[in-house]
Amino acid sequence: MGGIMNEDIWHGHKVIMHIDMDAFFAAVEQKINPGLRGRPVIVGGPPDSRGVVSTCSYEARNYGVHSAMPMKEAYRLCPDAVYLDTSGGKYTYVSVRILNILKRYSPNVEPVSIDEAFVDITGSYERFGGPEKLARSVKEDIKREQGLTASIGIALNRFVAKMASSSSKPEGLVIIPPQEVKQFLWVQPVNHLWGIGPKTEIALKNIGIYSIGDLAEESEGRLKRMFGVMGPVLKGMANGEGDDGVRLCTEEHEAKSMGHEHTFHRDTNDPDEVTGLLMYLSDRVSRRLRISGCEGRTVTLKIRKSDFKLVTRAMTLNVYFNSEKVIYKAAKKLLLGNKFLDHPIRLIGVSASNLRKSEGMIPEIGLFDNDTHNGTGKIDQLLDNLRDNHGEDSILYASTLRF
Ligand code: TTP
Ligand code: MG
Repeated sequence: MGGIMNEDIWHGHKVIMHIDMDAFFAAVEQKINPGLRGRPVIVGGPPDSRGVVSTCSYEARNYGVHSAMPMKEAYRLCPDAVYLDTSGGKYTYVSVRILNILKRYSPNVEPVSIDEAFVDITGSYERFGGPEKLARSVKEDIKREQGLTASIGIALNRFVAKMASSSSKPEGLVIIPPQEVKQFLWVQPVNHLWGIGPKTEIALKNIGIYSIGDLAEESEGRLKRMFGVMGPVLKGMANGEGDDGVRLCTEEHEAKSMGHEHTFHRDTNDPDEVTGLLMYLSDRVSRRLRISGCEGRTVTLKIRKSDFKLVTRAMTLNVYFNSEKVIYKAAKKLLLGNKFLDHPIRLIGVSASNLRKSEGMIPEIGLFDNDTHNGTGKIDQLLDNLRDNHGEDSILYASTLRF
């Protein structure tokens, strides 16, 4: 072996794969219910609800519907779509299975969001016959085992890989060899560069920078005067420079949180309604923690009042948790302790943060004054088993049935 023909174009570079599922929540719904395939599906709630679109199938995108659009506007654009509530547990369940597929190809997997991850395949692509074959094999596994499609980008660092995967959605596979990074980047509009928001875009356009290529050629001094330390960083990115270190699961857990939220159909401060929703959200968060093998130490309650004011309150416990009951109790303490029931509430969110990888059984006694509850772990285990085998909504707490 050897010789010029076999020279590895990636030599001296990392090989980073970015994977992002296509229309994730909607695709999961279409997979579970084949009657929805090929149809516009909008996930986020009923068409008359006051929430926003979480996501929609590509069929619905043809009508101009997109994530974060108010549901009412989505309905105006696409009244014939199928409208579904989000059902967090189902998506987390699939998400964890996709992460497990990725781990077959490299131990260095960095989950970024529920449907997105970076994988450092530098040390493993040869075993699979090269980056392209590896990526095709990942897509096939996901298709065969989960019935879903993903878009993949491969490049020498994280941000170029991410730009590559988003450049040909859905079902894309875009590989940018190190020698072609500049060609790939420079023809794109400057707002496509990762991290450039609308304000920076306007500032750049004001000085005649429209494409990433324009940015790459701009003088560093001028960019520094305009954007401070970010100026040279932007220029470096326009030339393809970026972070190529993926952060492994354990580091990820320390940084991130897992949460769920829900908008009421009408504002309420009815204690039963509000605590019922709290229980539902706590159940979802705890299930997600357990599926991902995590435990948290901080519970955060987010409340949007009827005047749209957003308030968050957090409580850090002295031990780690992953059970619904512990999260619910903390969330309820935050709710009552801050007198949130004095005024009507529009939206509630519950999240767990300060995360780490689970370390077996977690003691659940003594977290709260006057509280010694046993058996919670067993109930959670039972619920997990039922849901793993019969679906996420096969069993719910009675007080959560209305959500
Ligand atoms: P995305 O990957 O941004 O979107 P997507 O997978 O639905 O579509 P695609 O990647 O093909 O463009 O987000 C992943 C999931 O996160 C999405 O299916 C639903 C959820 N989500 C929200 O709930 N609200 C949002 O505003 C966004 C952007 C996503
Ligand atoms: Mg996606």
